[in-house]
Amino acid sequence: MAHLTAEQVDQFWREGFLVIENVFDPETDLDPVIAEYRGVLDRLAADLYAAGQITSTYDELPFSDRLTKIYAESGKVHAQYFDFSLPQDGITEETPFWTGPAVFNTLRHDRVLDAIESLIGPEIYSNPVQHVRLKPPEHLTPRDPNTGAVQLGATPWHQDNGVINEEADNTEIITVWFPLTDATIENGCLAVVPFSHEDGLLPHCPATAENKSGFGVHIREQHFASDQAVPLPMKRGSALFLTKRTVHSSLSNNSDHIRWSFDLRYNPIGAPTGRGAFPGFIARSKENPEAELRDAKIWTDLWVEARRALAVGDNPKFNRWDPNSPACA
Ligand SMILES: O=C(O)CCC(=O)C(=O)O
Ligand SMILES: [Fe+2]
Repeated sequence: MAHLTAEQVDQFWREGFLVIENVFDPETDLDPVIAEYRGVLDRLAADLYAAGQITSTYDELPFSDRLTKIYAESGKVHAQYFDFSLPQDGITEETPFWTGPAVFNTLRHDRVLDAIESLIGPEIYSNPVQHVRLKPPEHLTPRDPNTGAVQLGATPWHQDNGVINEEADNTEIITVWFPLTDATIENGCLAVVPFSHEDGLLPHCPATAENKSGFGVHIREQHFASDQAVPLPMKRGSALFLTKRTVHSSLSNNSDHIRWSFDLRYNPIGAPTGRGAFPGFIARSKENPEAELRDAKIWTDLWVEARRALAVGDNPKFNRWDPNSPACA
């Protein structure tokens, strides 16, 4: 069991974040995930090779070099192949995603759920706002042909509350971020602004072609104490817990290897998740343990069904922000 101490719970709510070491056993918890993703990369390589977009499947390269090479040669970051979520637009019945058993076990990991239970109680829903992030070295990452920006780089300043819909503004959503390989200042670890969660939901600016401060929904630096930001290098096995209002970002990957992380979210069962078009599941319930989802295949089926519905239906709205608001000037 890894329930948090009373001091850790206090620190989390006071500062807005908490790093816990040894949440995961690197060999028994994280290596199976890495092994599973080798198969995903094999599939991507085979597909791109068959489509004539790469000249070799690069089987002989280690994972990091192989992924980087395949992205660079094909001129595209294929993040969606690996992600255990769907994109926010352009979904078709063929949109790839990966919801394998090793990933599923990680979402249901006892020590993660114990820590979450210490923060929000024992009725725990796995929120579908969740990602794997495999960030190649920035100097080798393909760039957008129109803007020249790297296709996947530093994550701009934001609160996770800013990237979900209003209906979940009162849901107690906890983010869990952890690296699959050590996260360092050089390779693009997370940075957080302590105490920033106390100032409510800040104005975010959606991505536009003219964004100077990076791509994706972000907060302009005049709206928070950016000089108070602290980078959080983390060893593999550690996990970072964030409130949904803690301002955070990630640094650029200036190393020669990928930066690899998962970010998961949990909220009390029954509360709006903020992305109702995507499926979550009951990860832990003391009241009704039979309602817990324990089968990775069913989890995959939920995502396949959501993809089917989104492929034919209207695209849901995923954020509330206006690029022309004064806060984005
Ligand atoms: O890993 C990153 O670059 C960003 C992660 C993030 O924003 C999150 O986990 O909420
Ligand atoms: Fe975030």
